[in-house]
Amino acid sequence: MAIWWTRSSRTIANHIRKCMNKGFMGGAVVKQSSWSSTVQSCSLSSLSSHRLVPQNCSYLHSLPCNRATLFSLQRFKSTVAEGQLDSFFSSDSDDEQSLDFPGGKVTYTSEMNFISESSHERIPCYRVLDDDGEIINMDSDLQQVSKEVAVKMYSDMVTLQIMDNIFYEAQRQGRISFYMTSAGEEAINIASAAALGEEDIILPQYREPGVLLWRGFTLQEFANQCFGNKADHGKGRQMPIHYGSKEHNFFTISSPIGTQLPQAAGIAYSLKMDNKKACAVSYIGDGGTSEGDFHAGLNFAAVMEAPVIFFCRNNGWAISTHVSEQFRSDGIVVKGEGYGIRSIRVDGNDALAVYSAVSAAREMAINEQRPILVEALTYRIGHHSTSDDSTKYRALDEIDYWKLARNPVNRFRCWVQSNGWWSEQQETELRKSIRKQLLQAIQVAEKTEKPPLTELFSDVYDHLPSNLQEQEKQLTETISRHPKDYPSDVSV
Ligand SMILES: Cc1ncc(C[n+]2csc(CCOP(=O)(O)OP(=O)(O)O)c2C)c(N)n1
Repeated sequence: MAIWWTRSSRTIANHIRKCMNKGFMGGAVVKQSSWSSTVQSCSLSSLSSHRLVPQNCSYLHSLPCNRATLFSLQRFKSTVAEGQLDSFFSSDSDDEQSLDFPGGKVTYTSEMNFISESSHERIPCYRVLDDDGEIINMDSDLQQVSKEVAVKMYSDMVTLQIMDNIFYEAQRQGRISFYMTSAGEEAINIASAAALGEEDIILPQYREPGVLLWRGFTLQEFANQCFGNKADHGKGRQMPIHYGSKEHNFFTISSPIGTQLPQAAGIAYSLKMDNKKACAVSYIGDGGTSEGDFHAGLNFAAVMEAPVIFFCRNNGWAISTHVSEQFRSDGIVVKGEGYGIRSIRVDGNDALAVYSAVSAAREMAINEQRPILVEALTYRIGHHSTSDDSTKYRALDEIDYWKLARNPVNRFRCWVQSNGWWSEQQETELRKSIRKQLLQAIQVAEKTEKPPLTELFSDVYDHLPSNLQEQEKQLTETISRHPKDYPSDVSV
């Protein structure tokens, strides 16, 4: 306490002296002559910690103490950390070239410079493979991938591609009500999942089914959800593609964009509290970053030092909204710094780059207990969803360029094949087998009964309240009176 007061009194005295030399204090002009002698004769070290204005310091009573001055003194009293005391006023006491602001030391400048809205050079994009699937720099410290992992990564990328094609067609045929493909984002899906641990908790947007695929969600489980049958973990209540799996630490997808980001920060914080060697990983699209929840999630994670990876899939479009209408920053990566979050921009169509970046991000998030932002540049090759025709708002050439010249699956295949880990024959067999498995899964899902009608009422609350019991009874009675007006494949 003694040190506290000695230091603070010195700082206050210095400050008052400086203010008086300048002839004013706060907003009030002070007469220099009547002040200097009083300050010198009154030692501030005699201030009592219980009293804001010491009795034996008459100068303080006569001080033209405006509210700001009083506030300053009160702040001194309540500030706990000794180191923060001197920071309330200028620290480099003599030249006043910097300000020890509570948030950190800031240097002064007499030049009025507005920070430019953009830097001249855009943040470069980290890549490992070139367009032909060859490693660009053998000496770079990229994360090594074993043959086993590489082959599983490639096989899952192909599986995702085929799954998308078949479910998309099933929707066109009216067998399922809705679908969204991940075309063009296969590397993002699979390589990011491969770099994580199974205990890491995933909070998806909706274009990341590959993460679930990588974790072992079966093709039958995907089909059951899209068909909303009795075997669906979600009991047929949500639209197709809103997957979820407790077993695979994959939070159930919900439609409102961005809500998963603050939830991820909260989950990461709880992992930290429990001393778990795991992180939360939240995916978001470029459009999703315009939601207020993006700000809430990133800021919360930064100040709470929560181990979470925010993975942004910047695919150029949010339905028909081009990124130039979404934000004017250099993408998403630059936003990380504003929140005090370490960030990287990566080529989302390069599986090895995504794998390396996410591996490093995970290590930092867990070992250093901090959030990391990853922006993966990619392109949404497919329509936004089966409810969209993207040729209405973008050029076919643009789609073709990304589909053919920058295809992430082809690029990764070149690399796997160049290692002698993959052959044309394996390719043919894999595609044939996955197609067969998927068609079978769809047939089974289609034939499986729908959940009973009573499931409409359960899980709204933990226990069924009396008003819902009443509604359930009324519905059952109505159906028994008019059975022909209700679908026959739903049991009551
Ligand atoms: C809060 C909220 N606003 C609007 C929508 C409608 N909506 C669904 S998807 C979407 C676009 C999201 O784009 P982006 O985040 O870039 O992801 P992408 O579809 O490109 O993967 C919008 C606006 C929504 N679901 N939730």
